[in-house]
Amino acid sequence: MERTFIMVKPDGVQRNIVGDVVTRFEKKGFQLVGAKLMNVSEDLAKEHYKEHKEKPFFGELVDFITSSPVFAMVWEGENAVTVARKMLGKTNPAEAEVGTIRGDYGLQVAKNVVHGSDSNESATREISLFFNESELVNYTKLINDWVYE
Ligand code: DAT
Ligand code: MG
Repeated sequence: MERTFIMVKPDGVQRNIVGDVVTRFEKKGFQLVGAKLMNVSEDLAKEHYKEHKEKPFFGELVDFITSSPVFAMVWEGENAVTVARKMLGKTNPAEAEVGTIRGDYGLQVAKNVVHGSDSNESATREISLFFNESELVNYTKLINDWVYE
């Protein structure tokens, strides 16, 4: 089983999209491992987005993600990273397919509602940036017998 880091960004929290994002991941069959509403510090924002350090939009990105609370989550399941990225849709909501989270809820790239890890390495890094081990919960859901062979 894989784990991925999913975050409803400030625009999604302010626009009351948290519940829908959680519902989509639950209904898909993924299992919630951890979740919290939190403010992102400037240090955390810069570390999380460090791959974009040289991009012209880096400052705007850090300002945005620190501007208002985010809802951070860890979801577990088969191929969680790849499947979650499909559920999010393309980075630019204007290009994202209808039916994806970004395709259904966004119009501009800078306000694209959600973040999702882009690889297993990113997932491991991002989960440990945002969560302590004690905040990640291991438990069995009997419903998984109806999700997996
Ligand atoms: P993703 O979030 O799909 O992994 P990314 O890692 O390329 O996309 O970029 C991180 C975030 O930066 C993205 O969710 C929104 C913002 N962003 C990307 N390209 C941008 C651009 N051209 N102008 C403004 N913000 C941008
Ligand atoms: Mg990315």
